[in-house]
Amino acid sequence: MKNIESLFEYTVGQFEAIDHLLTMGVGAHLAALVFFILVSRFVAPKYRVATALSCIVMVSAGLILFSQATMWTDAFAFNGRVYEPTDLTFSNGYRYVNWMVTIPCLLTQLLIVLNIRGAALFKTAAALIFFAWGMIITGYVGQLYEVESIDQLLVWGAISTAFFVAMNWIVGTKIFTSRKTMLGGAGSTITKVFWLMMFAWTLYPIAYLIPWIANSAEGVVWRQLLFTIADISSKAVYGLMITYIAIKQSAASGYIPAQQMLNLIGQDSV
Ligand code: RET
Repeated sequence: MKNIESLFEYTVGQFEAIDHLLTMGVGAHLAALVFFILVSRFVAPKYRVATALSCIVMVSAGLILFSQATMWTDAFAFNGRVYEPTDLTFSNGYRYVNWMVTIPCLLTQLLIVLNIRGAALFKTAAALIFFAWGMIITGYVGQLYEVESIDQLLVWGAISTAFFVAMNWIVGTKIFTSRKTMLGGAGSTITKVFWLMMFAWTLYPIAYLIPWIANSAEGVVWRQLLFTIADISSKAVYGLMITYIAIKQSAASGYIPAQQMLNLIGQDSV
């Protein structure tokens, strides 16, 4: 089952744009990984798992993007005029499988900075992961049909969206009810995290619908651009905000290294 990427020829500019986007994605996640490792000592032990989860996400995303970039260059060959498909087909399907790992990590780190602990943490994480996996598996099946049947793509996409809405409903209620328990003025930052998530996560279903919206080489460039923006914002930028919230709350609960860090960047703890 092919993705539409393997149906077209690409101009040098289109081919290179995609290669550069994927490679930039690798670089962004590796750089963010180093940052998370370095700043984790400013995060109090009770929040440090949130930053550790960002490290896992960075490694996982960095590797998948590296393999996407390699697959892209292997799947097309220059014929002196344009890049045309080779026997090796390019697939976005690997991304979906990777989300089975990264999305549970992203959701769990959110619950940790929301101060949800113990049985509630386990229960909420389990519900979120259930909906996330439902969303990913049905979306994975749908994208297998994108070349042969737009109807199938849309039907599976609709089922997947139902899981997505249920998951977002839990995320939204948890953020807006737990916000009050947050220390050090982190409540306003978590609201920004919510809107970042709504923006970044919605880019993925748009990328999924590209075969329906723009079934062409240009559409493919748009799709990879959407994926790159979504990846960097939903994982690296999101992780930075989560770690910032973790440091703020660490400082407010008396963790000295966190207070020193905030003083250094001129954000004294309250
Ligand atoms: C699919 C299928 C079509 C319908 C919907 C989808 C949602 C995908 C999302 C993916 C998020 C991925 C993240 C990855 C981080 O590593 C599966 C494309 C709604 C929301 C955050």
